[in-house]
Amino acid sequence: MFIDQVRIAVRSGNGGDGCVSLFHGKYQPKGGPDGGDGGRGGDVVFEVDTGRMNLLDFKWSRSFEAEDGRPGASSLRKGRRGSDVLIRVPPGTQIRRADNGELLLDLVEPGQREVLLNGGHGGKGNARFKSPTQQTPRYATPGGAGWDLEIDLELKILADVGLVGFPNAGKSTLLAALSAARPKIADYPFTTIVPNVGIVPYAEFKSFAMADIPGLIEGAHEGRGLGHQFLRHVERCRVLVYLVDVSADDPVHQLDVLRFELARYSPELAKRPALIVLNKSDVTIPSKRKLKMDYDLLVSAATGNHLKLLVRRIGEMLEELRARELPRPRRLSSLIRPDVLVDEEELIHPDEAMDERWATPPPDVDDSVRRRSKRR
Ligand SMILES: Nc1nc2c(ncn2[C@@H]2O[C@H](COP(=O)(O)OP(=O)(O)OP(=O)(O)O)[C@@H](O)[C@H]2O)c(=O)[nH]1
Ligand SMILES: [Mg+2]
Repeated sequence: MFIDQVRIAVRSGNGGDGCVSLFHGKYQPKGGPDGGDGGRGGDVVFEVDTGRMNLLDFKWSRSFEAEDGRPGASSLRKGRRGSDVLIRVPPGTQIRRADNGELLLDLVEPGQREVLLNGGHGGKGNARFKSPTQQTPRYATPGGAGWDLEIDLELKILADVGLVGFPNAGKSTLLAALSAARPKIADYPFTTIVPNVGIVPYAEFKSFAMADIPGLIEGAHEGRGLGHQFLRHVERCRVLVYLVDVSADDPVHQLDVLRFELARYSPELAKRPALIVLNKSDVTIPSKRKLKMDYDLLVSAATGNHLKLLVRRIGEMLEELRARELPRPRRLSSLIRPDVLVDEEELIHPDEAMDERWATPPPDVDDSVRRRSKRR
């Protein structure tokens, strides 16, 4: 099973509360405040795991919670920090907010690790508030609340080259001929229903990743055939290969349809550097004049005719594009902290947040103490 889109819920940990404690020793009846700080709540962290091919793991577990920080204790004992929750995703996963679709993270590099949500801060113990004028502070601050967020994970496969074509054009045959990938090949349409990726060597120690996706047909943008949603897997490709079956009834029309469907999906994708490759040259070898269409290469995936030339051409294009490319930004949005997401209205004055334990508001409590009832 191949899953490339999933909605999950994540939650960072609450911070532990600060402790109110006054030390009473045998010969020290008024030993002063010794309440420790609460621990920070755990973060929600994402990591790129190259061992994962799709988002299948999220089919069964859709809720991820980091641990809450522990409260502080007497004798200046600090509460333990809550453990983070680490979520592993395949390279190419994008994370968006479910409510407004804002792109938060784009996880592409192997081993890349990003914090999506910080845990709440730990509260301050009363020992922190002692001063010459306030020797027995009987207040502490509560830990900051963590944050709940619904997010959409979307996998957009990372490949350098994407094959687009009608069903039966020979995309899977071509991928199998060029790489070690073994996609299913058969002479009926829509043999391929999930993307396949293969690594194609094109020079010494150099290779590119090529993605084979399901076939497109006229009206795919309206949901015909398998629709056009899987075009997301060629969205990141630097080069597209339009593969057209030269023995088809109307190859020129097929190419027009492919271009039109790509433009309907994303005008930007339709402008991507591309090669027009005619396949199945072994069946009919029409002259360029007879075909009345411009193309870059005429190949045969089945017999291997001109495939070396094709790989060389793609390699050259990629080298040229790489030389011009700017480095990708690693982070798309600023780090999300609970404070960034909180609405102004949800911030309340510390006076309101204090329960009996924090009866007297400390003089320097920051006013970002948040309503704890926010947590479900
Ligand atoms: N004669 C000939 N047949 C080919 C060539 N390339 C592919 N075929 C045949 O065309 C049929 C379809 O090939 P596939 O590779 O499954 O086509 P596809 O584009 O992946 O098709 P979908 O997965 O359905 O989109 C198979 O029977 C292949 O053997 C070729 O160069 N010459
Ligand atoms: Mg196929």
